[in-house]
Amino acid sequence: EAVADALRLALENGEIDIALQPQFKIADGAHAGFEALARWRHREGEMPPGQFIPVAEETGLIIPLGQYVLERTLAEASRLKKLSLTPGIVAVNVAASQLKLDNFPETIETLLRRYGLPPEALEIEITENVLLDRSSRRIGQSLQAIHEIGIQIALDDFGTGHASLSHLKRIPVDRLKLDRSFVCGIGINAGDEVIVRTILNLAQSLGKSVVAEGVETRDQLNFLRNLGCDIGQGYLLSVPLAPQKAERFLRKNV
Ligand code: G
Ligand code: G
Ligand code: NA
Ligand code: MN
Repeated sequence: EAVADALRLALENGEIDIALQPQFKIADGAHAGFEALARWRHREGEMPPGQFIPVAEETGLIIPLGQYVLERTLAEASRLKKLSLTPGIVAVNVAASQLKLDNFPETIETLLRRYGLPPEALEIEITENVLLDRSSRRIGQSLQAIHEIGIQIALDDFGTGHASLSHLKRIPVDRLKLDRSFVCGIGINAGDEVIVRTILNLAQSLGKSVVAEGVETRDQLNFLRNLGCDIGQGYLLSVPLAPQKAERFLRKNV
C-alpha cells in the first residue's frame, strides 16, 4: 500500500535518519549512553515511528531499515569517539525478522570492527513479543551468539508484552526497560507503583539492570532513585536529539 511504497522510496532517497535519546545514571545524573530511534523526514513533516515501524515489519522493509539504523548509529558513535567525546552505550532496536537472518550476529560483528567500536559499546533492544515469534528457537540462538560477542541485550517495554518470566532464564538479557506506561503512573496510581517496585526487585534479584523509560517529572525520578533504578530516559532528562545536537550535548557534558 501507499505507506509501504513511500517508505521504500524514503529508504532509497535517504529520508530516514536517527535521533539519539540520552540515557543517564539515576544515582548521580552522569550520562550513560543513547537510544537510537528511527526518524522519517516526510514531505508533510515527520512521520512518527509508531506509524511506519509496524508497516515496515509487515512488509519486510524493517530489514533494510533496521540495517540502516544499526549502521548509521555505529557510524555516529564512531564519529563522536574520534572527536574525543564519549557516547557511552548506544542502544538500537532490533526486530524479530532481523534476528532470523542467517548471519545477523556476524553482520553486527563486522560493523563493529569497521567502525572501531568494542562490542560492549552496543546494546540490542528487543521487545518481549520477539520471544513469542514462531521461530523463537532460531531467535534464541541468534541472541545467544550476539551476547557471546559481548553485545548487551535489553528487553524493551518490559511488563507490557505477552512473554512469560521464564524467558528471562532462557534468553541472555542484561537489562530490562521499564515501560513508560508504568513510570507514568508513579505518584498517581498505586497499582503502577507496585509494578515498578516489583520489576525493580525482580531485576535486582536476577542481577539485571533497569532502564526507566518516559521519565517526565522530578517526582518520578526521585521515586526511581529511592528504589535503586539504574538508568533513566525521558523528556525530563532529554528529548531524542538529532546527531548534531547529540554532539553538542556531549561537548557540554565533559
Ligand atoms: O520514537 P518513538 O517513541 O515514536 O518510537 C516508537 C516506537 O518505534 C518505539 O517503540 C521504538 O522502539 C520503535 N522504533 C524506533 N526506531 C526503531 C528502529 O530503528 N527499529 C525498530 N524495530 N523499532 C524502532
Ligand atoms: O520503547 P520505545 O523504544 O518504543 O520508546 C521510545 C519512544 O518513546 C520514542 O519514540 C521516544 O520519542 C518516546 N519517548 C521518549 N521519552 C519519552 C517521554 O518522556 N515521554 C513520552 N511520552 N515518550 C517518550
Ligand atoms: Na526501544
Ligand atoms: Mn521501550
